[in-house]
Formats: sequence, C-alpha cells, structure tokens
Amino acid sequence: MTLALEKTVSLERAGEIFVATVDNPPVNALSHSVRAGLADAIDEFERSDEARALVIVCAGRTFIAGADIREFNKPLQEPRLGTLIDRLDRCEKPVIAAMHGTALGGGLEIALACSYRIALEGARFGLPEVKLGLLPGSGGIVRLPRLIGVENALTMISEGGQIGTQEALQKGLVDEIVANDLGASAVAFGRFVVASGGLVRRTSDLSVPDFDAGLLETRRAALAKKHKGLKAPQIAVDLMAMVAGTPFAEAAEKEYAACKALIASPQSQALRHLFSAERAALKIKGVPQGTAPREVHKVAIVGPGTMGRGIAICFLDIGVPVVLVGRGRESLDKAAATIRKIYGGKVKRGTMSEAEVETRMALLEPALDYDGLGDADLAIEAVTEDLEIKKQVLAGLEAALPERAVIASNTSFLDIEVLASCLARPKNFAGMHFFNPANVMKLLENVRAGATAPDVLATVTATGKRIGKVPVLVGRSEGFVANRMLSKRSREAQFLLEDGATPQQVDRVLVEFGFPIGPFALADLAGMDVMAATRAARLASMTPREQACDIVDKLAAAGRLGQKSGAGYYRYDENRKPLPDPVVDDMLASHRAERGLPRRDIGDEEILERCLYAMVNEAARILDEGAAERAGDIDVIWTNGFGWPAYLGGPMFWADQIGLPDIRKALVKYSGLVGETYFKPAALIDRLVQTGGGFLD
Ligand code: 3H9
Repeated sequence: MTLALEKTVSLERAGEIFVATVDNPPVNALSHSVRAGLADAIDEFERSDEARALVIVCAGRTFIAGADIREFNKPLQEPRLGTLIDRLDRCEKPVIAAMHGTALGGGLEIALACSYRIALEGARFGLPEVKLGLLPGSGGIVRLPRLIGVENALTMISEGGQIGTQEALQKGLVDEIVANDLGASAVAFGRFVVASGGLVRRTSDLSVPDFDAGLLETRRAALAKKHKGLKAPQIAVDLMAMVAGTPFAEAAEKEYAACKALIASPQSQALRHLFSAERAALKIKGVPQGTAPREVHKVAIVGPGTMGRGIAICFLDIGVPVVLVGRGRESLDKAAATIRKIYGGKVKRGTMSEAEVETRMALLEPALDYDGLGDADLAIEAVTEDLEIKKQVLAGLEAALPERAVIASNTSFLDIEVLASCLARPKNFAGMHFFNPANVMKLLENVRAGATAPDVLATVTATGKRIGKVPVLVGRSEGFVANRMLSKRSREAQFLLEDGATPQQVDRVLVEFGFPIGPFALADLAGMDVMAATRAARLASMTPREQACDIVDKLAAAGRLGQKSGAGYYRYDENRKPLPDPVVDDMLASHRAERGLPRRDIGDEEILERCLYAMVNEAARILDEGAAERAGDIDVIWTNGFGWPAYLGGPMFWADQIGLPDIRKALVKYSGLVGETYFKPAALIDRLVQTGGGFLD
C-alpha cells in the first residue's frame, strides 16, 4: 500500500521494508514539502511494528541534489534539514539510502545519516556547497571524515567536486553498487540487512580517524592560492580541525552555525545569483520551451588559425568529426601539429592517454575546399576579421552545405546583420563568438541576428553546452557584450596612464579587486603588436582623445611587444616575472609632455571606479539597447569570460550592491573630470535611480 505523505514524498509499505520515494522534479531538491514528507515517512516507519527497515529512494533522473537553493532567501520553515537528519540519525531501525544520478549537498548529507548506502552504477556523489559560497551545514562536515577520513573529506568539501561509484565504494562512502533496478535491489538489500539482525550503524558513533597534523595547514595554503578571495574553503579547513577535536553533537552545532552565517554572506549571495543566472541565460526569448535543437554530428571549421584550432579541439574532445578547412597545406599541417601538441601536453600531465589522442586526431579531416561538407550539420567560420573575406567564406559555405546546416561566424566585432545579409538562408545563421584560447575559455557568446530561426538559437545554445561552454545569447552590437565592456575598461586604463598612474598601480588595484591579472600584464601577454593591430582596426570609430592616446603604438614601435620580447609595459626577468620599468615611466612622461597633459597623483579608488564604473555604464546601455537580454547574462559573461571574481557576482550584481545612486554620483564626478563623452550616466541608470530600482530587480 502506498501513502502520499506530501505531494513530493510517498511511502510504500512492502511488508517489513518501507520505501519512501521522493519525487520533486527536476532534481529532487529538499524543498519544504520534501523535508516534511520525509519526516512523516520516518514517523510512520518508526510507529509501525511491522516495518523493520526503511529505504529512501528518488524518482526521476537523480537522487536528492541538495537543499532547495530557492528557499535560502526565504524564512526557514521547520522541519529544517538538520532536524530531519537528526531524526534519521536517531532511528532505532536501519535506514538505507538508495542513490542514482547525483547525490549532492543535503542529499548526500541525508545518505550519510542513514545506516547503509547503496548506489546504482554511474551515480555520482559530492558536497558542492563551496561552489555556492556555502558549506554542508547539516552533518556533512561532521560525518564525512568519520566515514572516509579527514583528507578525503576535506578534498570533497573544500573543492566541491564529485566522485563516482567505484571511488565511493573504495573510500567507504557507499556499501554496495548495483547494476540495475535500484528500487528492487534496495528492498532486497533491506531484507538482507533485516535477516542479518537489522544492525543500525550510526556514522555519528564513529570516531574521526587519525590524520597527519600538517595536512590542514598545507591544504589551507593551497586553497588560498587556488581559490583566491573565497572564504568558504578556508572555513572548511577551520571546521575540519574543529570536528577532529570536538564531540559529535557540539561539532554538529558549530557546523550549522558556520553554514548559517555563510548563507547570509555576500559571497554566497553572489555565487547563488550566478548559479541562477547561468541557468536563466539558457532560456531564450523567442525560443519556446521544448524547441528541439538541430542535430550536430559533423562540424566544419573554416580557418586553421589560433581560433579555428581551439574551436576544433572543442568538438574533437566530444567525439564529433571536424573538417578543418584552410587555404594551404602548410597552415593545415601546422594546425594539426598544434592540436597534437596540445593533446601531448595532456598526455604528459596524465589527463589523456596516447590512444585517446589518436582517436581524437582521427576525427580531424584537413581540407583545402568545401567539397566534403555535403553532410556537415554546423559550419563555423573563424577566418581573419575582415568583412569582405568573411562574406566570401559564408557564401561559399552556404553553397556547399546541406540546406538544414547551421552556419556560424566567430566574428568578435563585425556587424552580424551585414554578415547575415550575404546569405540566401539567413535563418540558418548566428554568431558563435569563442574566446581565446577557445579550447579552454568557458564563455561562448552566441549572437542572434534578426532572421536567426528559433531552432538555430536552440542549436547554438545546446552545442555550447555540449562542448562544455557557458553559452550566453547576445544581440547585435559592436564588440557584442564582453569586448564592448572591456574596451571601456581598457580606455580608462590608458587614460589613467596619461593622467599619472603607472601600469603597475592600475594592475595592482584590479588584481586586489579580484581579477586574476591586470590589464597591462594582460596586454603584455597578448602582445603589443596584436594590441596595436586591434587599435588600428578601431581607430576610425575612436574619439580624438582615444586616437591621440597612442601609448600602445609607441611601445610596439619601440619593439616592446610584451612577454614575447622580454619587455612591454613591464620588463621581464629570466623567470618571466614582471618588473616595473623606468623606461616606461620616461616614455609615459614624454607622452604626457607631447600631449600637454599635466601629471597628477591618482588614488586607488579613482582607478577602480573609472575602470569598473565605465564598464557598468556601458552595460546599462547594452541592456537598454537589448543587446543583452538580462542583467544576469552580463554577469555570466564577465565571470566566465574575463575573470570578474565570481564571489562578487559579476558587474551588475556588484553595481546593485554598491547602489546605483552612488554609482551615478561617481559617473557625474568623472564626467566633469574625464569628459561627458566618457562618463555621462546611461539613461537606464538615470531611470533606475529615479525609481529606486536595481539592474537585477
Ligand atoms: C545544500 O545542500 C546546503 C546544505 O548542505 C545545508 C543547508 C543548511 N535547488 O543544473 P541543471 C534546478 S546547498 C533548487 O540545469 P543538470 C536548476 O535551477 C545545495 N533548484 O540540470 C534548474 O532549474 P531551471 C547543494 C535546483 O542536469 C534545474 O534544477 N547542491 C537545485 O545540468 C535543472 O538544473 C548543489 O549545489 C537546487 N539545489 O544538473 C547542486 N539544483 O530548469 C546544484 C538544480 O528552472 N545543482 N536546480 O533552470 C547542480 O549541480 C545541478 O543542477 C545538477 C543537475 C548536477 C543537480
């Protein structure tokens, strides 16, 4: 007999084995009704004289994937997860967690409080709270080390990664793996436990195994380096030290208090915002839910340069054949050799086998023409950023591809509508803007042109996900979203040098803010020749002050090409360490003298505000124009594309935290100091200040 306890939990009484099934799509999160339903199920189970063991299992694609993130911003409703888990821990009859899919966060914490854990082959386990700026607060920290040891537990808790069934079995996280029919296997397992005496095994009764005392400090330092600025991993180390020396109940209380404080912390709010924003970015205006993407089994990439090679790797990595089209045998050979070299690096690091390299390389077909593209499903052009060349390539591709094929351009700043206009079937066309190195960078700016068909938008989005990118759809706009905003930060960084700041001061301020690298060290990495070429391409659209601000050209002309020539904005020692260079100071002094610009001392606050508020102001224009659909999309773009620290939520979230009235005031101040052209507050900011709103409201 089955009893519906809450709309998300049912209890089936199968003789002496009771089975509680959680059914809360899509991921069986621990919403209030699930917690209440499970608490009722435990009550029923404990009350029944007939029941000898309880199985907790889930319907749908996964075991419980954690607490319901959407409830974190609402008042807490009892039973809270910790209360439920205490109930499980106190059960006088054995409870068995039967897991499939991903048992994550609070879901795994429930399992840890059960007497036994069994899993379907292929299941995965993790405590990913740290990725949301949180820590497991319902027994994960106090129980996991008791089961799998301090070192293993700390790795799972502080990194938030997942482990598979074999590893979980070997570490002692699960007791048994079953190949199929989890529900029936769990009941059989329950019967076996009962027949063997119905032993209750409480993880809370175990002691924390001994561990190397130096471990925690080594981990603390490594985590501080790897997750710069993030508080939760450091607190994980503190809590692990506490758990090792504190009785269970007291440690559990301290664990919960730490987690509760983290839920309210700005870092967690920022990371939770990004979690939702990344998912919201996949929902695209004009693409009805359920729109099927076109199938992509074979891809053509035109242009075997840096971008083309990186994009090719993305598809080879997921086993999709790639035809790489180039104009000469030499460039194609070079591309294949570079791809092989990148894979070779992975073999050296032990992340790929020689056999895998060969399998992937066998999927790469170099071609000098479009003859073999009759069965390609998607073509991406990644040729030189030249309108006429791109137009020719796109037209050539369209003639060679089947009618259903999607055609994409990797342009970074050409007009998407002009490109679309050279096609007979513009509905098949969209932008797919990858970032260099394309095989590494997570961000993919997909670009909608006026005629792009909904299923083509669905295809570029789904393809982005398939190749492991974070796809965000943007609209027509020069430089799209990421580069358009970056150009404003770059402009201010240059103007700040003219006004009296040094490259190292600007870089320091932005690195202290949380960026992995400052704009000038980044320019040295990209190469001053590349920077000068980009500048030359944009010169016509620049203001007179921007045109005259030719520091990049001067450095390039002096042979200071950046890291590759040993000097750029910095000079580099034999270990490639950047050092301030008096030659650059002199060069900047003469540039100022030549331009008649007085030097003044620039404070850190001015650097930060000018660089970042200029970006926020531009983002407001982008939003108003509809070139980005939502403020959250811009946050996803900047945290995945250009290293905006995720724990600050992205530029829009950050701006809302500061408050738009303060930002507007600063914009007005810099309008006076630098010029209205550069800092006039965007109309959207004016409107939001008037209505008291924020970008994300
Ligand atoms: C926790 O447990 C704290 C406790 O330790 C202590 C408390 C005191 N809640 O990612 P997908 C939604 S913290 C609510 O596209 P996938 C998601 O928004 C939690 N909703 O699917 C999306 O909604 P929509 C620790 C959630 O198959 C839909 O489900 N757990 C939650 O690519 C599909 O998601 C985590 O951090 C949630 N917890 O990946 C796990 N999770 O359709 C976070 C997902 O409206 N989740 N949704 O856009 C994940 O890692 C992935 O979602 C998962 C599935 C691997 C489960």
